[in-house]
Amino acid sequence: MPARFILSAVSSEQFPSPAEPEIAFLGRSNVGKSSLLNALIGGGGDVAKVSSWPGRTQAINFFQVDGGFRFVDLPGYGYAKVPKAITSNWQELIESYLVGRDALKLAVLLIDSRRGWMPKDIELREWLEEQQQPFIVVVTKADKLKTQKEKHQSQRALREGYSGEMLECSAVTGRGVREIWQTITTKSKTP
Ligand SMILES: Nc1nc2c(ncn2[C@@H]2O[C@H](COP(=O)(O)OP(=O)(O)OP(=O)(O)O)[C@@H](O)[C@H]2O)c(=O)[nH]1
Ligand SMILES: [Mg+2]
Repeated sequence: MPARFILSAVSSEQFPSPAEPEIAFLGRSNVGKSSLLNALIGGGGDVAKVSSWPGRTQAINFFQVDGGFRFVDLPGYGYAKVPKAITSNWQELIESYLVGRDALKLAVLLIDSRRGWMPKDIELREWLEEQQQPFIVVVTKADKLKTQKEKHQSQRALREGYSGEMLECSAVTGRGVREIWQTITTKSKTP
């Protein structure tokens, strides 16, 4: 699915005028949002910038995806080295998008398979539920779990945090990418 970068917004006035259903990628810094977005877009190139250090994506980036979608790459949360003032700006920015954006059809909440549910992830998930914002949960970096023991431990911890559906993926091996596309297509087309 080819895609092109639309724009990068640091305030809500800069959001592009809504034209197509939007899928937003949410999660901690470094969880793999931009990487998953690139994997879904495919084609081998990196349309979204992948961080070599956490906290890299500091604005909301909009992408036009063929097939009538827009992908929205949100800045990650939970990176302690970022000054408080910046964190609160991000929060405001993310909230202004999540609350006010009618075009937003589906939020994709990413959880790192090795970290499991962290307090901020749970907070965000509960908030999405409260807002009645449709979302799916995607567990990232599945390729990093090498042994059966690691896989089981990860699954058990994830289950303790959430009993709903969780899709596993790896941006490195491409695992799960097709299923995530199917889910996105189904869930974002329902009104
Ligand atoms: N092994 C492995 N590494 C991954 C995977 N996905 C992402 N990474 C690595 O994790 C780091 C962070 O990935 P990003 O996609 O930039 O993460 P992000 O959530 O967009 O981070 P921020 O923009 O800082 O919020 C990069 O070094 C990626 O190469 C994966 O599925 N497997
Ligand atoms: Mg990013």
